[in-house]
Amino acid sequence: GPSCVFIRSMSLRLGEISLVEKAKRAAAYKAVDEHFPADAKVVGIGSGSTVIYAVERIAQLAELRGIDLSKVTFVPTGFQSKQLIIGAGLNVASIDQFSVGDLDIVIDGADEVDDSLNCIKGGGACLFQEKLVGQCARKFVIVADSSKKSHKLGSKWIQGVPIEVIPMAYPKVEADLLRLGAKQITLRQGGKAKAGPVVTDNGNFILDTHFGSIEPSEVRNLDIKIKLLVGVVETGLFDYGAVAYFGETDGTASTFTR
Ligand code: ABF
Repeated sequence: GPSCVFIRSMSLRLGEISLVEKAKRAAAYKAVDEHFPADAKVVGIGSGSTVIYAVERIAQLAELRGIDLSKVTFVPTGFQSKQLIIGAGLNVASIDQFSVGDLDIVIDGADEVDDSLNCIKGGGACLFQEKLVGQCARKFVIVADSSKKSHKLGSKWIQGVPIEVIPMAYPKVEADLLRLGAKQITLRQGGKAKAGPVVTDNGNFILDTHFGSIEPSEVRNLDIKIKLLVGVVETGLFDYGAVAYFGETDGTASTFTR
């Protein structure tokens, strides 16, 4: 089932948004303002709570910049993202209509971003479609609050590297990952007690795996090693971030380019 569901965490105080939401919004708005092309044709929309603000800003572009949004097609990275696009009244298409280079940009969140703009993604279990959509885009724009910034992935122990696996292969992949140096592996479970493992939009399981801190120069190697294991569908290591926007709780955002 669709495990990839995010709930916008709002503060309860009289419609005022919480500080972290303010930071996410600052990053998302600035990213859209600076990277949404005036002549955009196909745009990827990632998953997570920060991307909600990117779509909110995109919906304002008709008024703000006179962009004809009826001429733009939006490609989601999962169930939540598709609902978000439809809910904003934007045109939705599916990634199987496109290939490498066909998307102008993709705007997506992250769980941790290092100094080289490598990221860990997949906290929302949408990593496979996020990578697929990301690799079809000419520019990968990351939006996050500044707490996601890290010198080395894994150093903050925010969450490990999520790995999507074919369900029948998970014990075997766990053994392989230990051999590759994983320090901790957990089969991600659903929210409720006895809910069982989380099932991704593609019908697979997620292994959350800690490898300690990963040197920026080692991210690609580790990604390749994990990807070669039989049973692995995709990893949450992304090494092609082009631009990142980090929002602060004061409503400002800073930008970094690879
Ligand atoms: C997606 O959403 C994921 O790859 C990442 O796990 C998560 C980030 O969510 P949020 O923006 O809510 O922190 O981008």
